[in-house]
Amino acid sequence: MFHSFWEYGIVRRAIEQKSITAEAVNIRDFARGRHLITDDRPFGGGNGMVMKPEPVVAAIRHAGDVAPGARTVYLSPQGRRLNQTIAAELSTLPGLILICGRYEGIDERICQDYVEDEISIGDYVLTGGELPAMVLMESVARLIPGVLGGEESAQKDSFANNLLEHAHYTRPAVFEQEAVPDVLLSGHHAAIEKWRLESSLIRTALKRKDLLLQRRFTPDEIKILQQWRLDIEHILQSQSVCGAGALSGDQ
Ligand code: 4FV
Repeated sequence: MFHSFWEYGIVRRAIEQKSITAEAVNIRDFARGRHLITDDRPFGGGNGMVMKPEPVVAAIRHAGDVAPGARTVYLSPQGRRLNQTIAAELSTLPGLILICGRYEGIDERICQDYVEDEISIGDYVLTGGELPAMVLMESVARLIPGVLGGEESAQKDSFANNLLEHAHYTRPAVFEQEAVPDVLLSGHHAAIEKWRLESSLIRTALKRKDLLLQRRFTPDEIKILQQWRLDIEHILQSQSVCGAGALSGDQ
């Protein structure tokens, strides 16, 4: 899985330009016995299997030799939820050892003594930690300086400044009678930036109000929000004047 993932996209570019190195370590290579056992039945009974501590710890130690100073991260639904802030934090580290669990998970003694961070990509259960590891790798790699070309600055991504990204348009200027907003064709950069900020704010207000509630607004953003408030108050006042859907006193 990982080798295919590393042949495409931004992670391939990061590897090719030596911004990162990546290696898959197979836990089964550190298992003992004829059948190279990596999992066993849970103590206390119950369904499913648990990954044995010895092979996983031996693999972590090997990875630590290859990536000195790397942070050992266990991908699990119980971890802190991966977001852009955490990806940015991880992108500043010297390296990451990403433990991909299978079955019911890994023996708790691994978590207690070897895992330094536990990260979830979402509240759902997958079969293995490999896909979460790839999601984490991609979100981190693109934040490493030099990995994205100038055109694709990560700074303007959604969540980069805790706002959703503005709407995007490209040619044709009219598609099925739908025209691109005139301001985007105007070449007036200040107006375009204002339109884009307003687009980000309105989308975040409609789709992710929680992000706005935890945000310290810039003066420009405050101006936009205050204009919205005036516009909405004007609309509400016009209701009482024209009588249509007249507002009762307590609305
Ligand atoms: C998961 C997640 C996840 C749970 C059992 C692997 C699986 C199996 N990892 N975010 N959601 N992991 O579902 O990170 O061990």
